[in-house]
Amino acid sequence: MLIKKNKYSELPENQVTDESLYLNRRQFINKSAMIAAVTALPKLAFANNPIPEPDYKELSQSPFSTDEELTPFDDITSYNNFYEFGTDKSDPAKYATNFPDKSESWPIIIDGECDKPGEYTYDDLIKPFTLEERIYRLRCVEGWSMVIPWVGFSLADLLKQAQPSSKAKFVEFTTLYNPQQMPGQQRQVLQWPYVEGLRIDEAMNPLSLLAVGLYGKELLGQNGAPIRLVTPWKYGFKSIKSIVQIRFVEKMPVSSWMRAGPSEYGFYSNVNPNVSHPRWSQTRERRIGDLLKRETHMFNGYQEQVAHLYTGMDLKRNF
Ligand SMILES: Nc1nc2c(c(=O)[nH]1)N[C@H]1C(S)=C(S)[C@@H](COP(=O)(O)O)O[C@H]1N2
Ligand SMILES: [Mo]
Repeated sequence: MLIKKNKYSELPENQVTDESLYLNRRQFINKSAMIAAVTALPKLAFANNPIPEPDYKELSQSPFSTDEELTPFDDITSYNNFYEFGTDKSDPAKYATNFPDKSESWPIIIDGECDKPGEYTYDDLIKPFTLEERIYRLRCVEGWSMVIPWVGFSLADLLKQAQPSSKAKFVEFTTLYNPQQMPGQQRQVLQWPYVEGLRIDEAMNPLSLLAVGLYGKELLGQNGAPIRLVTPWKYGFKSIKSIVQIRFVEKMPVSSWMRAGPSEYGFYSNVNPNVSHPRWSQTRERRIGDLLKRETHMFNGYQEQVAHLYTGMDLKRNF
C-alpha cells in the first residue's frame, strides 16, 4: 500500500521550540482532535489531513523501503532546506510556489568523462526508466529527520547509460542558477550554483536515487523539482535539488558546503553518530512529529548497503 494514514497533521516544531511549550501544544491538539472526532461528520476528518491524489499510479515498492511511519505530506512539503529560496524552513514552500516555471523548462546536461554525453529535456531524461516508490529516512546534519516516500529511479541506471570512462572517478551535480526564479540566489549565502558530488562507486550504489516525486505526487518546487538526488546514508545536504547538470570528473568536486565551511562540512558527509559536527553532537536526532529524540544510526541505518564502500577509511578524517 502506497500511502499510510498520517498520524499527525500539524506543522513540525523547529529546533528552537521549548519542549514544555511543545508538549502543551501537543496536548491541546490531541484534545481538540478528540472533540473534532466526536462532533464532526466522518468525511470532514479528511479535510484536516488531506492525502493527495497520486500523479503516479501502480508504483512498485522498492526492497530498500523502510516500514517506519511516514512523515506527513504537509511536513515534508513545508519544512525544507532549499537556500535558493531563503534560509528559513518555511521559505521554500512560500517562495517556490511557481517553481519550476513550466514555460521555461531547462535542459539537463550529462557530460564530462563519458562516451555518451547528452542534453535532455526532463521528459526525455526520465523516459527510459521505470519509476518506483522508495521510502527512505532523511537525516539532516542539523539533527532532525523524516521518513519520505520518494518516487524515482536508480541514479546508476542513468549513469550507466552515459557510459562513463575510466577517468570518471567522481560525479558532480549542479543545481539551477536563476536568481529571478530563486530569490535566495540574490544573496551570497552559499556560492551559487549549489554543487554536490559523490565518488563514482557511491553514485553507482543501488541506494542512490534520482527522485521525481514523493507521496505518489510529482515533486513540488520546495523539494527540488523536477529532479533531485537522494543519498539516504549521507546528511541531507548531499541530496542536491533541482539538478541541471551531472558531470563525470576525475578530481573530487568541491561542494558548496565544503567551500562555505571546510572544517564543518566534508565531502563524504556520511551520517555518523560518532563524529560530532564542530558545534553540536550527532548522536541523536529529532524525527519530525516526535517529542523525544532518538538515536542516530551509523550510515543512517543503511550499513548493510553502504558500509563496504568505506572499508579501511578513517571516517573521522574523511567526514
Ligand atoms: N540546491 C539545494 N539542494 C539542497 C539544499 C539546498 O539548500 N539547495 N538543502 C539540502 C539540505 S540541508 C537538506 S536537509 C535537504 C532537504 O530536502 P527536503 O527539503 O526535500 O526535505 O535538501 C538538500 N538539498
Ligand atoms: Mo540538511
